[in-house]
Amino acid sequence: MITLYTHGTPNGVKIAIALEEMHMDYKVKLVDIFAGETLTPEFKALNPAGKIPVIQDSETGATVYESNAILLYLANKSGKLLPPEGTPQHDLDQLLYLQASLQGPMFGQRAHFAMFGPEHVPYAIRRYEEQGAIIDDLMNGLLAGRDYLMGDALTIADVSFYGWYAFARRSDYVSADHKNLVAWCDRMAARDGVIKGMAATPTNPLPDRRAA
Ligand SMILES: N[C@@H](CCC(=O)N[C@@H](CS)C(=O)NCC(=O)O)C(=O)O
Repeated sequence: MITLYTHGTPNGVKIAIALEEMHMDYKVKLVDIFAGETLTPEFKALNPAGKIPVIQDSETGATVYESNAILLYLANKSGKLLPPEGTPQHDLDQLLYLQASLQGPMFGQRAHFAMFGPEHVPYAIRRYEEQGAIIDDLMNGLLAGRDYLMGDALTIADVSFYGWYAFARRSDYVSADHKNLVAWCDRMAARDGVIKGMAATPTNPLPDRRAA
């Protein structure tokens, strides 16, 4: 049994979606990041960085943090949501690194400055909205002529990028001009595992976006 410590946030929803898509048994322990519950000594014993998501696997005794490390752990354990046999490992790794080092931080700062920051800083809002648009262009290109990032079937790369896109769409960030990206978002949102995973990790209403 997998215990998932999470909250209804972009990184938090990824793991519930993956567990649903992999048909794995799990239970959710909600950790309220806005109430500082990630910063307690008990939580930092699970993840010294004080961030959700984290999983514990009662079968192996493993505790794993960092959402993409968790996705890889679950995919390797279940044999599901991996690219087709024969795909070089680096094809998957590069997408997971791109998500963790580019999309996550840029979308995260965009949301922070445009919705959550205590000060209105137009330059920061503009900067991260521009960065977000560059990533949308990149995704639109990667998805040309394919249903999912690695071909015809869903992989953990899609799940990883979709966590942030689920929220970006709610804030109206994804332009209709990015047709491949919009179609992929719709395809993802309609999946049973995505619907169930999102429902397992309820989200707070998002504040309105500030003008750049
Ligand atoms: N690189 C990490 C990022 C995790 C992360 O930033 N989690 C956020 C929620 S999406 C969090 O726990 N924030 C609470 C805090 O910073 O106190 C991952 O992919 O798991």
